Amino acid sequence: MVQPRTVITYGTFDLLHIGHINLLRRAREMGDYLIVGLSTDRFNILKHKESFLSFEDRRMILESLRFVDLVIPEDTWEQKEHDIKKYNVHTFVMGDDWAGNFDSLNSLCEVHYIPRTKDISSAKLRNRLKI
Ligand code: C2G
Repeated sequence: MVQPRTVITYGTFDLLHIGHINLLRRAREMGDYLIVGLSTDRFNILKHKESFLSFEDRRMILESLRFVDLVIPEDTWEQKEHDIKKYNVHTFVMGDDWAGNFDSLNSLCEVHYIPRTKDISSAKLRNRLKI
C-alpha cells in the first residue's frame, strides 16, 4: 500500500481569510493529506499574538475545509519534529514570512516556504472591522 504524502503546516489561522486559504490549498496540493498544527490560545500568548476567535472556533472552521484532513493543537515551538515523525510527514510548508526559520527540519522532511498573499492579514482585518 502506497504511503500517503502527508503535508503539515502550523499557524493561528484567526479570522480565516484568502491568505490562509491560498496557503492551505497550496500545501494540500503538495501531497494528498494535510495536517494543520493550530496554535492554541496559550501558544498564541507565547507568540505575542492574540486571536479574536477561540481555539475551538478556529479548529471547527479549519476542519470544515475540504483540503484540511486533520487539525492538531500547536502548543509549543518544539513539537514540530515530534509531529513530523509521529505522522510520517513528507513535506513541511509555511508562508515565506517564515523563510529560513525551520530549515533544520529538512533532515526529517522537505521544507517549503511559499509566497504570502499580499495585502491581507488577520491584524489588518481586525483593524478595518475595529474588533
Ligand atoms: N499567510 C499567508 N498569507 C497571508 C497571511 C498568512 O500565506 N496574507 C500564511 C502564513 O505565512 C502562515 C499561515 O498563513 O504560513 C498562517 O498564518 P498565521 O495564522 O499568521 O500563522 P503564524 O502566526 O505565522 O504562526 O509555528 C509556526 C507558527 O504557529 C506560525
